[in-house]
Amino acid sequence: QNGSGRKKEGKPNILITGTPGTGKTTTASALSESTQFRHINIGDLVKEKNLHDGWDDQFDCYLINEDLVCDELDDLMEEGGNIVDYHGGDFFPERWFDRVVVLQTENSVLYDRLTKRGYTGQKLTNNIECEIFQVLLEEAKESYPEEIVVAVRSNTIDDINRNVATLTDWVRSWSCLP
Ligand code: DAT
Repeated sequence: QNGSGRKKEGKPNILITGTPGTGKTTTASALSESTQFRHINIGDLVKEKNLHDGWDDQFDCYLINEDLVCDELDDLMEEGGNIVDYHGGDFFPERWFDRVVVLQTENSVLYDRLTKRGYTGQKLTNNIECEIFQVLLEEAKESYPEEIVVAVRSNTIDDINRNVATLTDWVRSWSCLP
């Protein structure tokens, strides 16, 4: 058994986190394809299943209901084989994850991606600051055992390919598959 209490023969769960625009969804979909693991995009799930308490005008996003999200996902997470994609992670149960990957992007590159996405003003500034101050990395380190948290660069397509390859190898060795 590993630390999370799930059987070693089972499948691990991976959290992919990072500031918006660092490439979580792109990385998680590619990893889901190479591992056949389930890709769970928390933002989409919250919208689809109404796991929120309305729209937040100040932050221009849904007010996520963390308890509803955790209840919704607990059975799947117990099963294993999930890739969770979210710009946060401090409210998930620690036992859910066997690997926590924090994507990091150079400021100028992130700025361009977020501008392309239509972010302006305070929303743009907040997200760039979030990356500068490594908010998601600090959060991950505070919420999970340090040996399961890894920070990786996500500036280019090569970075994505490398990260997906490394994580796919990690999944294979975790599951003891040939
Ligand atoms: P996130 O899910 O973290 O918000 P995303 O996967 O939606 O990010 O990516 C945002 C945009 O940036 C999208 O157009 C793909 C592009 N992108 C992300 N990571 C990249 C990378 N490492 N190299 C090149 N483009 C990337």
